[in-house]
Amino acid sequence: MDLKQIHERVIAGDAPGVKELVEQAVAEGVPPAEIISGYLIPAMTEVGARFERQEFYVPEMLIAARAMQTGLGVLKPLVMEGELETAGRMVIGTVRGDLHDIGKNLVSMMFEGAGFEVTDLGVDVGPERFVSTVGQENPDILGMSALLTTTMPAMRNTIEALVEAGLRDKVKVLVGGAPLTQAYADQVGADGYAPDAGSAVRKAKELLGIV
Ligand code: B1M
Repeated sequence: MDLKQIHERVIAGDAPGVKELVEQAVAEGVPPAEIISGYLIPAMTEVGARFERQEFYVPEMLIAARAMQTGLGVLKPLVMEGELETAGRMVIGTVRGDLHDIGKNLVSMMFEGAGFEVTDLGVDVGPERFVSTVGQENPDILGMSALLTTTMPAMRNTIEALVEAGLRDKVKVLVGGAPLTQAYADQVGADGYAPDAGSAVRKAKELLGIV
C-alpha cells in the first residue's frame, strides 16, 4: 500500500479513511512507530503550516486532529503489548488554558507502552488539580504538556504550587510540548524536558535511575 495516503487522509480530516489505512498498514507489518513518526505526526505539522498560511482554520485543524487520534487509537494496543512489570507511576496533563492533547496522548501512550501506570488528567488542568493528584497518587513522574506560548507559564505556577504544598521533592517534573525548550524547562524549575514522546520515556527513566 501507499503509506503516504495516511498522511493525506489525516490532513483531509478523514477519520474512517485513516482508521482503515492504519489497520491495513499494521496488517502488512509496518511498525507502529514508523506509522506514527513517518506519517501521522508529519501530517499534523503540515496542518499547522497550513493554519499559519491561513489556508486552514480551526475547524480543519479540529477534524484533522480527530483523524490523527483515530489512527493513534488503532496503534495504542500494539504499542502497549508485552510489558509486564511496572516501571513507575506517572500523572500527566495539558496545562491550564490549553486544549491540545494529541502530543500529550502520545506521550501517555509511550509511557504505558514502557510499563508505567499512567493517570491522565486530560486538558486544561490547573495547578490545584495537579497538586492534589500528586498528593493522592504519589507518582514518580509528573508530566506537563503545553502547546501555546501563552500557556507555558502555567508550568511554573504548577511547580510553585507543588513547592507550597511541600510535594516538590516527592516527584520528578517532566515538561514538553512544541514551543518548549530545555532552557525554558530549566527556567521554570522542571527536572527534565523532552522534545518528543520517545525521548520523554528515556528522560523519565534517566531521572528515576532506571536503565
Ligand atoms: Co492549535 N495551535 N490552536 N489547535 N494547533 C498550534 C499549537 C499552533 C502552533 C498552530 C500554528 O499557528 N502554526 C498555534 C500556537 C501558536 C503559539 O502559541 N505560538 C495554535 C493556535 C494559535 C491555536 C488556537 C489559539 C487557535 C484559535 O483558536 N485561534 C487554539 C487554542 C485552543 C486552546 O488550547 N485553548 C487552537 C486550537 C487547536 C485545535 C483544538 C483546533 C487542535 C487541537 C486538537 C487536539 O489536540 N485535540 C489544534 C491543533 C491540532 C494544532 C496543531 C496543528 C497540531 C498540534 C499537534 O497535535 N501536533 C498545532 C501546529 C503544530 O504543532 N505544528 C497547533 C502533533 C503532536 C504529536 O505534536 O503536540 O507537539 P505535539 O507533541 C509532541 C512534542 O511536542 C512532545 O511529544 C509529542 C510527540 O512527539 N510533547 C511532549 C508534547 N507534550 C509533551 C510532554 C512531555 C514531553 C514531550 O513531557 C511531559
